[in-house]
Amino acid sequence: VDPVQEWRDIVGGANVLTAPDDVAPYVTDWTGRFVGRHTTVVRPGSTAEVAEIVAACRRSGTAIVPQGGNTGMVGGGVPLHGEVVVSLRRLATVGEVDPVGHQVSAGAGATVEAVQLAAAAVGLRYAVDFGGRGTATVGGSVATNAGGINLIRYGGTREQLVGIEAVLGTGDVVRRMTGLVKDNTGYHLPSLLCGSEGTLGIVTEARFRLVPAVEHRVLAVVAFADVPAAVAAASAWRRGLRDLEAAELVLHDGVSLVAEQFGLPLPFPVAHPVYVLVEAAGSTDPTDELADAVAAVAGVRDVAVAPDEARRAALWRLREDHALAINRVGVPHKFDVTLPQHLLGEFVDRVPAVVTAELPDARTWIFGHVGDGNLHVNVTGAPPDAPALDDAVYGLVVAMGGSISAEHGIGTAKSRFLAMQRSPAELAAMRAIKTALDPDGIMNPAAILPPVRG
Ligand code: FAD
Ligand code: 2HG
Ligand code: ZN
Repeated sequence: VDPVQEWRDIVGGANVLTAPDDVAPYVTDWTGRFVGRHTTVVRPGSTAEVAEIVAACRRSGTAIVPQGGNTGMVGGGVPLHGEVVVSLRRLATVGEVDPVGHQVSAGAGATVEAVQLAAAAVGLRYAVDFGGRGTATVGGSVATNAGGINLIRYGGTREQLVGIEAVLGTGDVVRRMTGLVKDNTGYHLPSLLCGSEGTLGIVTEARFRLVPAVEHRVLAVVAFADVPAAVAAASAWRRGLRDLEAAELVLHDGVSLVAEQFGLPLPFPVAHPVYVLVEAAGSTDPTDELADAVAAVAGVRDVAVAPDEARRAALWRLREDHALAINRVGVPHKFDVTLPQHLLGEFVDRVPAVVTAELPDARTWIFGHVGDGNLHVNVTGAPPDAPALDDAVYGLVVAMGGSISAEHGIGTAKSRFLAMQRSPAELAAMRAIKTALDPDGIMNPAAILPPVRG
């Protein structure tokens, strides 16, 4: 049987895309760095259809790349080797919010923003938030265990996940959507599938806990002379600022790039080297609490407080639109890394020289979730494949005791480096899990685990 015809029989001809123009948006990633091969895109409309597609792919030995919003940053969601793309976007239903249990279920193709809006409509909140919210999906954010700007307070996607439905690489459907918060009944499949980047199965639905919405929110941009002062301040706020929601670091060159690209005002009349966006939110106005916390730290050069919602949104754009602004400079080479808190300053000092030692004309942009020790190093002016650059930057990260992936995952971009980070015993355990849940190796085979040699 022709596999494409089989897929058409399952999802209907209109949901199997083969024309180059129709397929193109599914083939190249958000940054333009990862360009896959022309392929077929299958758009199932139900869990049963997903299961039939996986079963058909098992029979024909066809590799699958699951895809949601295609906002991932590590080349894990595009068909680099001509895999069939299974797009989950049609599974976009957001269920009714449970107002007693404070939970909601959503289909894999619903956007993160749709979940946030459903929660907000009943006075609750979905705690995961990041710049890609309007396009990134429930399935993709679960598959990558997306972090974002409020992880410091509420944890990442895994911490919100209280249930999952997925089609494993075997074709079997696992469903545990009761939303029981305490449920120690053996292996916790939601946690395992979260962060598995489509290598074990396809997430079709997820159930999330919701947190209380906060009525009062205040943002300050605090200027510092250097990164160590900013790190020390963020550390003090983590300890002492009860309503801390976010602590995000940006540098002056990045802020002025975003301001210039999008016509936004700069936070201060004069430039400072480093800024931290610190936001507090609570059921009572946290302005005084935030002002006291800012006054209590050393090295503050200036402070701008958003007086209203419009200014707050404009200040946030200076941070959130970094990725968009950098894309306009050129195709970025992204490093999403974590360092021990006390080494963040040294890392920011050292990394630009490590980059230019490999590529003298390249430019380095650094920003990130400083409260979590997570920095985003973006390099423009590098070719899409720059193995010596990767070696140099990841070498520095590992030498300094950091992690080569904080929140974006391993994808295909970092699989070569996984063994620098995880022990042979850990890799063997991961492989055993992969083989058990995806015996034919059809689920996103190029992502996460490096190919076995020999
Ligand atoms: P895709 O890009 O489509 O896929 C990502 C991975 O998940 C791929 O490996 C894919 O195969 C797999 N996958 C997708 N759907 C499924 C499914 N249903 N079942 C199984 N596997 C699946 N990330 C953060 O962690 N923190 C941030 O602050 C953050 N900010 C961002 C800001 C912007 C502007 C953008 C564009 C992205 C940002 N991201 C951030 C990246 C983040 O990883 C993704 O936005 C999101 O988690 C991926 O969702 P997606 O639906 O686009 O997934
Ligand atoms: C962010 O925090 C995202 O803005 C994107 O995780 C990071 O573009 C990046 O490197
Ligand atoms: Zn981030």
